[in-house]
Amino acid sequence: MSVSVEVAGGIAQVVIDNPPVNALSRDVRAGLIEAVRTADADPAVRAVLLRCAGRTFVAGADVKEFDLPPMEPHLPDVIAAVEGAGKPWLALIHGNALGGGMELALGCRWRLAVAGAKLGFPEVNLGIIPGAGGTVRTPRLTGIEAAVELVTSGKPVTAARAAEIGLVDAVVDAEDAVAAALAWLAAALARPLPVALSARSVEAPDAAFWAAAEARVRKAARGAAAPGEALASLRHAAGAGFAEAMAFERETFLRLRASDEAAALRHVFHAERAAPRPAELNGITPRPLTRVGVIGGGTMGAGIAVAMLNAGLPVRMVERDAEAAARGLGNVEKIYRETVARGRMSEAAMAARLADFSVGESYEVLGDCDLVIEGVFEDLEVKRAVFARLAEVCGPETVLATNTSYLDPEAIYAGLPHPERFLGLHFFSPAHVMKLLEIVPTGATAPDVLATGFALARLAGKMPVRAGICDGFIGNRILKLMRVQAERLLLAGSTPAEVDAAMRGFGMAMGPFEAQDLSGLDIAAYQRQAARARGQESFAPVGDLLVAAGRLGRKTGGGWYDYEDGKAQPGLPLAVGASIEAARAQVPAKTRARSAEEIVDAILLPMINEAAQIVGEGIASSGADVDLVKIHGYGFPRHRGGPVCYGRSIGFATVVARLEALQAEGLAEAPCAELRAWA
Ligand code: T1G
Repeated sequence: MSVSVEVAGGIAQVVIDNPPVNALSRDVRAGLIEAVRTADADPAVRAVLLRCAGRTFVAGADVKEFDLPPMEPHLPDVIAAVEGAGKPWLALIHGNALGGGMELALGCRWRLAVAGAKLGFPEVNLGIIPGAGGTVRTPRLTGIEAAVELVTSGKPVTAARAAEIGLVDAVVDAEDAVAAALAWLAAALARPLPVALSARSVEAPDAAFWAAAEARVRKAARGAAAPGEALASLRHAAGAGFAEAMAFERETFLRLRASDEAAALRHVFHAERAAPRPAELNGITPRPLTRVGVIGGGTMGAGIAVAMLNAGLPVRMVERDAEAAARGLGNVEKIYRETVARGRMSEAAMAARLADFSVGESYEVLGDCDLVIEGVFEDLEVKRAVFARLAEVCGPETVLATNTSYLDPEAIYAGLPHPERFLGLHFFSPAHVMKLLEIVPTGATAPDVLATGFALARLAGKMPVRAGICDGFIGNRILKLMRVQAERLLLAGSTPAEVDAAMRGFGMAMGPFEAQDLSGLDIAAYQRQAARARGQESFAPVGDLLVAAGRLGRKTGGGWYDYEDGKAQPGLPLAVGASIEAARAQVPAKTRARSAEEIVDAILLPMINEAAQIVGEGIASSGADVDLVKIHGYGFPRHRGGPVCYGRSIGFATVVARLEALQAEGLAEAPCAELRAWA
């Protein structure tokens, strides 16, 4: 049984034991109803202590049941039974109380949080809203303001913060938490019983409060529906009686549960949990990771060093001379100083991290590193020279990794000894912040070396995705295509501002043109030049003209847009308009006005096609992996589930048909065989 009841000293301890996270499966819900009956029927019981076995309190409804029709007993009824029980319940929260777990705690008369616990409502992250009283009972406990922040943000709060806003009655030490809770309960029983939350009222704020909250929530949601729906439910709950508010919340919850957005976010939830542990590596022991070497102290090298230090791994950085070493140290210190200045780290913690860091010019110190990551300039010969040197100082047990965006890892390590210990680790800038890590084995990489890459990602809190070798791996290959499509649209009559607005409207963090202005047009131009030198086509007729005219983006005061005081100015800059005209003369295209929807189609459908091609070639193991790459490395909206998930939601057959229409207009390539197979 996943719920047990044990009575001692007048207190029934109801313990939920449903590993791994005590989710509210049907079995647990039924067990709780039974526990209410048992405690109520036992005259020896004065009160109930509800707690969980294992590492956490209830982390929510059972995600595994989400694709099934709701099953009795329903959670709102379970919580109503707890709240209406003859004996008062106290929830003791350790680990996480999330979603339905938090709602269950709200059905109790009191709540205690163990120090270190996290409490909150992550429902909006799954495209839904709380479905068992979260939007109704929370404001009746904390007041509306705190409830709005909790429920619409999806972000949990700490135990201390929960006590501050009244979400819990007190915080208890982790040591002997059960004894502390029993003592606390004994004292509480001597006081009048708090009124059940369902019987309390809530002060309704004025219209100005809701207008401000709506604006804030809409901005943060980037097009996702759930946060706004959560706010609407809270607003309704503030003005309505308990039963009516519960009915409104439940109706919204059930509607959203069946939405594309919820399906997409569930897809991401499962993909994120599967990615760090690929089945192909089952039973393979990674090599040890106790000390890491980093070659290069530029932006990439310093970011990687900080990511490793933050994962608890001491780092030895090597640069080519004393001056470069000093710069490398400066870059690492700068990242930490900024982290401290933002209040995200204490001076003491920074000092502790830096104590684990050394930098110098000698490769000899790398002899006892388990892993060395090269993060020098993107130049094949420079990188090859680094690995030739590493092969001399590191034994065959040391894993050697190249951080490259576009070069072929096979070529980087060709002819060097022990190729089985070599692989690509593609970090994204800034490497200490960005979650994505493309892990790129060569044909020779040993399974335990590949497993070490994944182990490193888990240690450093990265989202690892295995990528095969091709130009740009998974992420940059699709990015490149997206930029091609964006330029095709310019030739076909759209403006950069129209394209950016349409893509932001879809939910992208940034439009393709404003993103280029931020990163600098010269970076992509350099990649195009290198690609052309390799004999590959690289289409960017307008971008090439802008670069030739010195319009490199924000850093030169103008690129696709003009900037004043760091702000993009409205209107099409003359130089950009002229470049588009000049490019149209070279590449004739029929122009016409396009709606935002048509623009989104012209960019996204080819991306879906490319994703299918990438899976078909075995460059990505699955469509879900492509989705994770775009979400975690390229600002693709999470609530759309990634390009492949989005394609599935509109139907791959529809994608094929619309791509063929775009192809007829000269705006896209033909759908690939893999996409047709998916269709
Ligand atoms: N249901 C079922 N399994 C779950 C689960 C859940 N809610 N949460 C996690 N797991 C599994 C997960 O798949 C993995 O399994 C293992 O637990 C460890 O997870 C009515 C409707 C709790 C903070 O959104 O945020 O309540 O891969 O690797 O880093 O209003 O899991 O090992 O087989 O993430 O220690 C709201 C989601 C539901 C919580 C732990 N709840 N979970 O993190 O481990 S909606 C959530 C988390 C709801 C009500 C509504 C995290 C965690 P496996 P993990 P972790």
